Amino acid sequence: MTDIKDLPKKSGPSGGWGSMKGIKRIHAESHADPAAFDTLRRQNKPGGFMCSSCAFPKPANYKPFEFCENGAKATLWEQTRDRCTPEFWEHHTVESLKDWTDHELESTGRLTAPMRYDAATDRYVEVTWDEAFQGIAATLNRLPADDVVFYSSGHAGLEASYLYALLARLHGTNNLPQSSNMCHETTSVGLKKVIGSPVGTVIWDDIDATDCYFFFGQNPGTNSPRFLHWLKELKDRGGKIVTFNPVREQGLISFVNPQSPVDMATGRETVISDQYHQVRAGGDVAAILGMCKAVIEVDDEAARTGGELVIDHDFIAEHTTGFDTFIDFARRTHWSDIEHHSGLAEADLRAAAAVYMEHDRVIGVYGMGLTQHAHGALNIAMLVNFLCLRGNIGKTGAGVCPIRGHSNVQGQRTVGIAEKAGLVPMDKLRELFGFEPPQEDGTHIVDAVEGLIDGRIKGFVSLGGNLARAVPDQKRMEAAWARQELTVMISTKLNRSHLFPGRDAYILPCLSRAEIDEQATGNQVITVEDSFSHIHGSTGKRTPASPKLKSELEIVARIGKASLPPNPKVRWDDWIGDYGLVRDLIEATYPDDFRDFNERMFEPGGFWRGVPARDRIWKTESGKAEITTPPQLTSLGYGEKDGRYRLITMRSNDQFNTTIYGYSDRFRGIEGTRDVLLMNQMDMAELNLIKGDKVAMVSDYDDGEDRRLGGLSVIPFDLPRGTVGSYYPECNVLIAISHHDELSKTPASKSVPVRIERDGLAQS
Ligand SMILES: Nc1nc2c(c(=O)[nH]1)N[C@H]1C(S)=C(S)[C@@H](COP(=O)(O)OP(=O)(O)OC[C@H]3O[C@@H](n4cnc5c(=O)[nH]c(N)nc54)[C@H](O)[C@@H]3O)O[C@H]1N2
Ligand SMILES: Nc1nc2c(c(=O)[nH]1)N[C@H]1C(S)=C(S)[C@@H](COP(=O)(O)OP(=O)(O)OC[C@H]3O[C@@H](n4cnc5c(=O)[nH]c(N)nc54)[C@H](O)[C@@H]3O)O[C@H]1N2
Ligand SMILES: [Mo]
Repeated sequence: MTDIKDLPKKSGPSGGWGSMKGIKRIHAESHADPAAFDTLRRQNKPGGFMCSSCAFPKPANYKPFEFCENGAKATLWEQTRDRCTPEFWEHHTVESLKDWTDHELESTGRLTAPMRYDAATDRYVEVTWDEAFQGIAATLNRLPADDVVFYSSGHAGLEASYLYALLARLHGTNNLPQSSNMCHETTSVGLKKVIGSPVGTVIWDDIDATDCYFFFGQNPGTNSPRFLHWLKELKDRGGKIVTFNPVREQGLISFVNPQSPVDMATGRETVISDQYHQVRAGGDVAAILGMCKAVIEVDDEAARTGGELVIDHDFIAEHTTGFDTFIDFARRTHWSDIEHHSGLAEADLRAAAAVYMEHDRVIGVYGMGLTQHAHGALNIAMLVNFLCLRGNIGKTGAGVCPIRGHSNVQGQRTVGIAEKAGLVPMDKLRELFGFEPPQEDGTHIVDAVEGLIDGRIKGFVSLGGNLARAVPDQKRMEAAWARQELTVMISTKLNRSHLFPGRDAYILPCLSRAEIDEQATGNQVITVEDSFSHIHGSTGKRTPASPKLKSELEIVARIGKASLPPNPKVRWDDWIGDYGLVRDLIEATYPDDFRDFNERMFEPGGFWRGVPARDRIWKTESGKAEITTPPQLTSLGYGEKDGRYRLITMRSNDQFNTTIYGYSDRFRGIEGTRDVLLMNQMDMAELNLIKGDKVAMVSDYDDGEDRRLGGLSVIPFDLPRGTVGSYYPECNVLIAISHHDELSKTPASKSVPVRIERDGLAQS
């Protein structure tokens, strides 16, 4: 049992022996067989399989072990020898499993057979695949098309995803929300608005050529550890890294390269961030504005004295709009306001701006720390302003670099998983498949949850994911989820969303990416797109966890075949037999992105589908990159108030989203528990709290709903005052579904307004 009094423990550098131990521990705890290590050796290499964990790009010049601690954990976790078989349900009712933790649910092992919920006994019971598909078809066809949602989490490959989107549209709906609606939707909408690209502009050439990174709210040590090798390479060649993050994340502080025997033996650490600015949660708008103001002041001074200008005025004139209004605003904004809203000192922001001005090739990296706010799109627009000042978009070594989440989250959007009808070439679909595609926009995840809560949505098909656990307003969501007519979960492992079955409910177990996918024409290849818009083929070589598993593509196609009238142009069986035919369809639908798809899919490093903004072609309304004058100095959707804290919902190093591998967040020194509230020591003193006190967080979002999470132990932590931290998904009970980014509806999971009370006793 962990003694809270010992937390946080001292944490070591990222990488190093700690990461090796982490991999070894998961290997033991997941009961993966020794051959699973062979699988790891083939991970992320041409001819091998592409890690099913994160979307960090896979290089052409790969390293002996092209995986990281968390990629290894994800693979080993999938390759467990434990099985959640039909017999499991002889010992457990669904109700009894609701007390299990997420970790316990997934630890039951890989799902092995298709199951259907039996309300009489409150258990799932095995059915044949035919029974499952017929049952799903019957219920699906009873429901109006727009009452059903086809959700996907970003795991499934491009082929299955393309068919999944087609399946929904053949049923007559664009209800195709995706996990990115909770994640980088802010990028898809916000970045698109300002530079005309829904994805980042950076590719490997830029990573190799850059001399400086600015990191905003992205945590590579935990969430994209392979990135650390390139950060180290930058440091080795004398480049600089500046970080903005309320939390001092170990991966952005120091790194020991586990691929280097010398570094491992000597423990030689590379310092990652040259400057680390602990901005307040939601304070990036002010922080970036402060840096821009400092740059503008230097430029103004140079203009006055005949010195060297630091702003790239040629770029600004040729490629941007809105510059004059913005610099005028920056000049007029007082440093005191910038300091207040960012929580950072003028001198520190000037120092950061100085690094920016000293380098010619700067990349702006960002993650959930910018996207998950009520004005997340404004954060992104501010970062684009900052980069534009010195022409840092569309030149080698520079650019904007959102780091995506799931391994194929970006690619699924590319091949048509989109609720916005305008993003999909419907005319092509009409021509290829001889049907009238729906033209109305479908539901975003926020609309879907609201629809579930008010009863409009009556059926959910989930291609991966654990939506009931991943979304805000989780308590209301669970109740609503179970009121549905139909729930179909295509999954690898048991999770909480399975415990709220609809009236007709199925769990359909699928192959994992490392497994052999044998079809009529042999073992099938699938493809994924990484964060740098490169497409890679992936081949599984392991024996499937159960002979009854089916591939995601086959499951999708068989649902289609069972539920839709025959159509000579819709050849489900042929597509199941040869995924290459589906790639041909993808190429026919998106010829510019997927030219010679089948021939190019194994190009080392993947083939690049191109991003116009990288060539300074701006597909925005104005035809230019748009410089935005911020209407406010924070990304918050609420004001400041006594007793109101901003909660950051965090990921530990021992989880992948709702999959909890264990209870060791070693980079933050939090071991043995996730029920913690991390808090600034002075904030604790103000509330008369000492380490280990039990508290509850109560939502301070003014919509009349009661939201509360108790049983948390307070731990003093190095955080800015007023910013507190606690783990996702546990905190999802505290987030209102209506509290989201204005433009893209991405839930504001990084600035949740909360009050803190002693558990059971309101704080005065
Ligand atoms: N091991 C592991 N890897 C993962 C995942 C996982 O759960 N586990 N999830 C995958 C997915 S789906 C995604 S989307 C990515 C997520 O990867 P990231 O984008 O790194 O997401 P988070 O860890 O949620 O938050 C990132 C950082 O934002 C900081 N932050 C919070 N609020 C603010 C703010 O207001 N301003 C600034 N500047 N920073 C802030 C937090 O302290 C944190 O360090 O990772 C992917 N990879
Ligand atoms: N408070 C708060 N909430 C958040 C976030 C946050 O930072 N804070 N982050 C948000 C983000 S960035 C995201 S992306 C979402 C994630 O939301 P989801 O994508 O819905 O959730 P995951 O936890 O990734 O899904 C895990 C489940 O996927 C299934 N699975 C795993 N691998 C496969 C596979 O290969 N195929 C199939 N078919 N199934 C598979 C397993 O059954 C597993 O239980 O959560 C969001 N929610
Ligand atoms: Mo994500």
